[in-house]
Amino acid sequence: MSIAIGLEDDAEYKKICENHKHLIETLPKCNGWRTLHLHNYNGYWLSTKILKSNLLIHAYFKSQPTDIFLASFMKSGTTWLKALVFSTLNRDRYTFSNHHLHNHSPHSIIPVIDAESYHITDFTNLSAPRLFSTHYPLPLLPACMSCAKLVYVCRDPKDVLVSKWLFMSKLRSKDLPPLSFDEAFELFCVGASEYGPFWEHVLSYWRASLENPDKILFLKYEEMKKEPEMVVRKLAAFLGKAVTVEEEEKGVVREIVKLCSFENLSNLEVNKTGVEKFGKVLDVEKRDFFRKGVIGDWKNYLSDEMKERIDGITDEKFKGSGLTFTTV
Ligand code: PAP
Repeated sequence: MSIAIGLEDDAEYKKICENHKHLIETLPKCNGWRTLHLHNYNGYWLSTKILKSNLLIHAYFKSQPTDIFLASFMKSGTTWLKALVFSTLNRDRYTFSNHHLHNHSPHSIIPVIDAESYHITDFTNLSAPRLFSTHYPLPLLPACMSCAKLVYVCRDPKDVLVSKWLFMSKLRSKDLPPLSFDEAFELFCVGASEYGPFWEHVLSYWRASLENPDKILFLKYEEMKKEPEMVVRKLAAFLGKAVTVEEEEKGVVREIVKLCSFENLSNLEVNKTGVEKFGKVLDVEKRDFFRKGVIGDWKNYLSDEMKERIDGITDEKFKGSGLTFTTV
């Protein structure tokens, strides 16, 4: 998929990394969910490796106008969106009875730029349109990416919080004491979690999607659950490959939805066993990307008081933006 460009011994690269190291040392810190610390960089909280990667993207990543980026706050539906976009774009290439997604996990077919090692990876040999994913908020993406198309998915912050806490607890360094749900809740509410604050992250893409709807498509996990076929049609049109009448008659949209459903993907052997490697940053058990895949699991974790507090923050932050969540 990518080729090595071997910058590890390059003097300029070493100097850039040294400068990044000094910069990171000066930034405010807070407790991390998976790692000891997060750093506040331009208003957003990132782990050391993810921040280093961001700084390297600005130095080395060259976007092409045909690129497509799938962006989200963590645990908002990235895995599902990857599968949907890949199968929608490549619907002429594979049959639904013998599909690429049957033996390739969604994360293995669309690299996440946040975790790549820019000294060893070059994406120039990928054929257009290149597909990438990212959890970085819009203000942390390099300007060269503004020519590309971008699909953003957001989700009710209460479900994001629960999904993220469970996921991060599994990945948390064994050298650290466990992070209780109460602690995670407090940190989340004040914005201190990887890629947070959640609300500013969502709003950065929401506002840009209003200004530039041809370039940024804004989706909600809850609407994907409720009307997946409508979302596939929207995606296809946005990506310049609108669903044809003939495809409608053949039931192509229904097939894409079925292929990418939680039930189907989570039961495929390729998504049940083994480890997903994210550059040099992280190894994750593939099955951990598929937990419940439902709306409203927060009810099993949040007290009434916690629910009120998060909904209050959401109302306050989104006031006047036109963005709403239908919360269950
Ligand atoms: P990431 O940020 O680590 O990439 P992401 O895929 O964005 O994770 O989110 C994972 C959530 O999406 C999980 O939610 P849960 O913890 O509340 O269950 C996961 O179960 C859910 N998910 C994964 N695949 C699908 C799918 N095909 N349909 C619906 N939900 C899905």
